[in-house]
Amino acid sequence: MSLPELTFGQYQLVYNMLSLAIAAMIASFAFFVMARQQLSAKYRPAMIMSSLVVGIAGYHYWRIFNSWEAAYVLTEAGTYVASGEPFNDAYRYVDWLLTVPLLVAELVAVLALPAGKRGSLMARLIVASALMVALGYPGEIASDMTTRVVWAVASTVPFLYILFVLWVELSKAAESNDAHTKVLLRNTRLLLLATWGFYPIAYMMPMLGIAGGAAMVGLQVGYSIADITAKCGYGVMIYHIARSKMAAEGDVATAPAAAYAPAK
Ligand SMILES: *C/C=C(C)/C=C/C=C(C)/C=C/C1=C(C)CCCC1(C)C
Repeated sequence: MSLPELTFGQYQLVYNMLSLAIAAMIASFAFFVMARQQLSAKYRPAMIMSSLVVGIAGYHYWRIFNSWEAAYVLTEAGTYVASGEPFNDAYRYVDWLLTVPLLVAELVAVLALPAGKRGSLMARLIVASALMVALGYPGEIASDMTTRVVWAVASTVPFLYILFVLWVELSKAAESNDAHTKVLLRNTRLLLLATWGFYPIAYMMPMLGIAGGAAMVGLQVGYSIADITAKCGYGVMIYHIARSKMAAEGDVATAPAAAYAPAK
């Protein structure tokens, strides 16, 4: 795919968004690593997965950022044109292939379902996530619209399946929890719909008649915002769900100082 010429502002917008995403991932990584200490053993795996997600994404954003810098050169007229080096967007899909299954596993982990149920639920969701990402990629790199649409439709099947299953599980979990946790679980349901729903919309931008530089910038900015919300924001939600469940379970190891108390 050839890179469209960009105005100074367009190039800088993507540059700054990628930089913001790196900062958000690093900060979230630090937060999740420290927050893990404040959770009881059964909720820790969820926080470990959150740390892995933002660690992996932070690394990929750094690679995308470098690739973006190398792919463009500033002209004397003040616009940016392709340098001849490719812009490697495959990093995103490699990232999703690893982080999306972890994100669904993270949610299943915090629900702390009975072991038998958890295993099969995780397996189904992980397979569906990998399928969704793998089927989306051929369309992402295609320049003709028909190919883009065909793969998008294929990818949407596992996408809807994941959303449906998570929606049902979160609703069930909401019913069996205390009032405070119930609100958090319901909000997580909405956060999932809103953030995950953003990816196919960003992907469709080139099909909606938005062309050239604008489509490219829209896609990069859209994916970056969606990633920050779906990985960092979502991880913080998971942390609050765990804390709320601990409080309801009468777990008193909730004060930060407890993390430094001698192990029992
Ligand atoms: C951290 C990254 C996340 C949560 C990525 C999520 C990605 C999606 C929900 C992507 C979905 C897509 C479709 C449903 C159809 C078009 C192709 C995709 C891959 C953009």
